[in-house]
Amino acid sequence: MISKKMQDALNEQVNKEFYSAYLYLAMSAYCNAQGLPGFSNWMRYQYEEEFLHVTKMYDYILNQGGSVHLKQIDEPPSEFGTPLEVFEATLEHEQFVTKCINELMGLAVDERDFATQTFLQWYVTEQVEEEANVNDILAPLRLVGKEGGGLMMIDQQLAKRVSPAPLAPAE
Ligand code: OFO
Repeated sequence: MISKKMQDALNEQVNKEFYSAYLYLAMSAYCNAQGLPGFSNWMRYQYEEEFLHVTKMYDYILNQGGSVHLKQIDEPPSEFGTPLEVFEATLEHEQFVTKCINELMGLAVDERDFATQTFLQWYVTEQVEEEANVNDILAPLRLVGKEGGGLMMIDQQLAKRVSPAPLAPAE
């Protein structure tokens, strides 16, 4: 079982993961409208990935006998600037999510909630990967700036991203 305080904190994080999905879907639509199908594709799969983060946490709350409370999701922006600015905003958002996950882990440690610490370790590792993936895209984007040929090459690379493997419901 989990404490009421931990249940509420996990429900808050479910809402943030939904917002992440919403944000990346908005970015996908924006990139599509900018004539960048590869960028749009990458963001579309990032959106799917966020739903996996939602589902995994939702299952954990239920499996621990907690109550799921789905809250209103904030509206994301619809304009994001240049492709470089899109990914800078992505990195900033992922760094924010990392901070939130670390705070959740801190709560689990304070409560000596070992099951939730083990559960959250997956998210700690996932955030390292998410930030690294975004940094790997930002590096060439900073090099090419607004140069058309270079941007098109990055767009072609991002078009290769495929759907994340679905998560099985937690046992
Ligand atoms: Fe992008 O990691 Fe969840 O929010």
